Amino acid sequence: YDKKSARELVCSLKKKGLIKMIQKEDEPFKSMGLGVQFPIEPVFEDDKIFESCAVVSSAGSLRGSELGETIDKHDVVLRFNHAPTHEYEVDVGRKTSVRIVNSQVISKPEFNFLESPLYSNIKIVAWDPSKYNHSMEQWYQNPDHDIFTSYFKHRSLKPETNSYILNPTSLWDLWDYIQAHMPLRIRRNPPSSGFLGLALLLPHCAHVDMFEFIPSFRMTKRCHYYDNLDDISCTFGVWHPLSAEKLLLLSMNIANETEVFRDGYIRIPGYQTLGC
Ligand code: NCC
Repeated sequence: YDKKSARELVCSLKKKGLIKMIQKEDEPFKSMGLGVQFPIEPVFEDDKIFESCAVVSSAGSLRGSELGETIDKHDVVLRFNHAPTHEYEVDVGRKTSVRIVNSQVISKPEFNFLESPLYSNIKIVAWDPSKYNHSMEQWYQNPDHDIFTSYFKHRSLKPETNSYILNPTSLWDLWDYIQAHMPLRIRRNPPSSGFLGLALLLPHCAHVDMFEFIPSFRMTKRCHYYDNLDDISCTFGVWHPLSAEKLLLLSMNIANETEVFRDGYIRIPGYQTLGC
């Protein structure tokens, strides 16, 4: 372990973590005739760079933040799971370009993945935890939650919505990266959707603003801005290495202390901006 500058940290993430989606030629999907179901277009065109991107965490501390307008000024807005905008526009904005959705949300009936308008007409990146060093076939046989049934249904019901499944190797590439830059040992569980969101955007954004990923002075025990559950582990992590992710991203931040702790966002320069 050696301490690195913000630039070195971002650029070494680039070396490790170009996020991959499952492609039509990937096994076991190809042999099963399922490969054709995956979208052909990449999530973002390779050479496309947006000026500004926002990652909106689902943190309880967004409630009352009035960050909605600031968030909506970004060219790309990424959100997580079933986090709503309706009725929370003042605090979280109304624009959504991409949603990262975990396999619980895809598979559990209460989230209504196939019907809910939250999962239409945007880009969807779905993911499910695999085991470290497992092949794609091993994972396909034994996913954490059944991501596949609803995903393929969604593809046929809503072909115009580009939904992708994250290649689970990318999860562990990111985990390796986090562990390599932490002085302490972290648990072998995949990074949170929040970290995936950043890694997805860094190749395509001049900078990425992450809202309430590092808790501002509004920090609260409330888990999510959209419900009233109190659970501080949502902010600090219990299964995901969330505190390690947060410390690492705070080391990459170029926003000043007022922006981070009063306004509630960190800013991370994209790969192209840094010339990595
Ligand atoms: O809660 P979740 O996360 O959907 O939040 C999305 C991302 O926002 C950041 N976050 C959230 C709350 C908070 N107080 N502070 C934060 O920083 C995190 O980066 C988080 O990743 C997930 O990552 O997919 C997760 O999903 C939930 C849950 O499955 C979905 O919300 C659907 O109900 C997980 N919770 C449980 O399994 C109980 C959570 O561990 C991870």
